[in-house]
Amino acid sequence: MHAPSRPDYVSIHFTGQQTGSYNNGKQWRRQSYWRKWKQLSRLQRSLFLFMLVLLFICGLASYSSVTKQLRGFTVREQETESNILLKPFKPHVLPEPVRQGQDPLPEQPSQRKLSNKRGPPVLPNRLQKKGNTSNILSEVKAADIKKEGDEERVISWRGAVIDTVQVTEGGKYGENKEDSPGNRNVNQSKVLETERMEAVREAFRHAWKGYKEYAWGHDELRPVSRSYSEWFGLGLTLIDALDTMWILELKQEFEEAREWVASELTFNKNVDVNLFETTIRILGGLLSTYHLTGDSLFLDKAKDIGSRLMPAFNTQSKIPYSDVNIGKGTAHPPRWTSDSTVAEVTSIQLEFRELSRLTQEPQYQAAVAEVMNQVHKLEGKLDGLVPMFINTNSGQFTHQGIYTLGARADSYYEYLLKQWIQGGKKENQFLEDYLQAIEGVKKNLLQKSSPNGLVFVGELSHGQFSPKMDHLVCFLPGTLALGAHNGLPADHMDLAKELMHTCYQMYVQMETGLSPEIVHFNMHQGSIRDIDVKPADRHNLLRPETVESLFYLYRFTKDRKYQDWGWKILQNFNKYTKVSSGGYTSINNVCDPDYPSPRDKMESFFLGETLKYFYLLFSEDADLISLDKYVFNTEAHPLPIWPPAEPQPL
Ligand code: DMJ
Repeated sequence: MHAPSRPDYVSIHFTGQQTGSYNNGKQWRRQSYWRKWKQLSRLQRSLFLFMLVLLFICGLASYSSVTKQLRGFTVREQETESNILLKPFKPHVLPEPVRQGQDPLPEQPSQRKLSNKRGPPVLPNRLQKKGNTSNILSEVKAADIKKEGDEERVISWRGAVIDTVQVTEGGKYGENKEDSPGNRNVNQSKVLETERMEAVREAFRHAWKGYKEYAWGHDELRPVSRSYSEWFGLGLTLIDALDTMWILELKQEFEEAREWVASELTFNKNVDVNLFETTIRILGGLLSTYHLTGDSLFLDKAKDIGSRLMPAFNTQSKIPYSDVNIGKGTAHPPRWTSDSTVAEVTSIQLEFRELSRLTQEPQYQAAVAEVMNQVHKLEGKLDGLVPMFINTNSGQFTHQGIYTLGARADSYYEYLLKQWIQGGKKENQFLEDYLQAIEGVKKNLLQKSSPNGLVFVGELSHGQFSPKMDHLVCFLPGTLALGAHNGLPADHMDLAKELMHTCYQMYVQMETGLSPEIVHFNMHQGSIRDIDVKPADRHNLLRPETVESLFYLYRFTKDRKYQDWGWKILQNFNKYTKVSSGGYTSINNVCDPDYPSPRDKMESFFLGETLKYFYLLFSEDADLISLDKYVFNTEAHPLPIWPPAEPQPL
């Protein structure tokens, strides 16, 4: 046997210490310096120490001025000086940093009264009583309400008169006046429209390039490390992006993806998936692609995943569990609780209702309708506002006392309105709950910031108002505008415009021109800036909500400022989140244009929602997914509004 060339052990020798003999070891040198130091006089020692301190201070001062010059340091950045040392080398995949000049605050939205010319006489409307909101919405206009006796009118929540007749998009609230600052002539408009829509297609192609090369068939692209991450292992990005490719007319990309769905996608997998996320992204994506293309492949896949999600509803209370194993047909709540999130259990209805309509199998619609009926009747709401959690055993709200339009509650409100629209505006319970909730928002959550009076939606925690607003809340301007377009009180449109302005400010007031995940508004007189951002909230996940609302606001008002705002946002996504080898990345810090700090993840909703809404925002074609024919689910997948004559499955 040969002796191993490399020993499998390390021998340790202790030397010097025991013998006391001279060697050049650290220990001996330390003893000799100490002896010399002790031989110095007190004055000599003090002088020496003084020189050392002086040298240290000079060194510090010159280091910080050099780094300031190199990095264009600002006072803001000095707060995080310690972080600089921890920052890794700026990756070449992100664009060269360019400090963005902060845009001046745009003018407050026009306080011009809407013309009532097109509208019928204004009738008394209890919904429009100001109550606590009078100081916030003092400028809110009277509603356009149809004449009494008009057949299209419905009497709804607490006697509010709702005009259900749709006005052509861009008609009722049209503001594309000749003197509007955002106005331009027909030729300029056409050129801009083409240029901007092409820029979105380009952005999509770039995102797709990264996904195709490094994450094909996987859930999400990790663009910086050129790899992927798996959530459910179902090709989430690919499915979420299908209808976007169709709408953007990216035929080749669509065909490649279709081929993958046909040959690779299987739901017969032993994986736990989240009921809500799978419903809105996968079921919703497949259903909308089926409607746009007429290709039965997508309907078959939708039926497959829809039926595999049904075990989630097998609970004592009929309030579904959050997680389902789509291979085993079992469901369960998260490990740490038996609660589900209110927004999750109440934002799966558009998809399951549509699945029932298409298959003529009532069980899907019945399951989600039961959830809505229960939530409708539950105790624990505040003026129509719901808590964030609901228990799957008892069917009651839990962790009560916190009311928000942000995470865990947001799309409950969105789906109240959208179910009403989807079903042909007949199911008045949804409308009533929606109208009551919007009044609840005005009464309890609406405030204005200081110094510029931005109207925002805060949160209420056990009676205490908090001026915190998630970026997620920026879905609300779009939803309010959609309601107004469908005949709900005109003051909803006024509020939509105010909130739209605020959401845009959440972008332009940041150094990168991109919104953080959460902001806090200042309400004290004498505040210097309206918006504060906590260090933990500075990330941007490429979320769609503001772009989504800009799309609705533009469709209904034709005010081009909304397109211009969207254009700026798209440019900033390109500047700070585009990864040169393909894809876009979430970032950690919207306040640092020099180093936004990539998070190395492209969320599927960037392709499913954000880019789709950009494209629709820049298009002048109101028939491109007409809002009178389609209702978007909360993941931006358009589903048809049910034809009036068609019998409903239940
Ligand atoms: C999406 O999955 C949906 O829009 C959902 O309603 C909220 N969160 C993301 C986008 O931010």
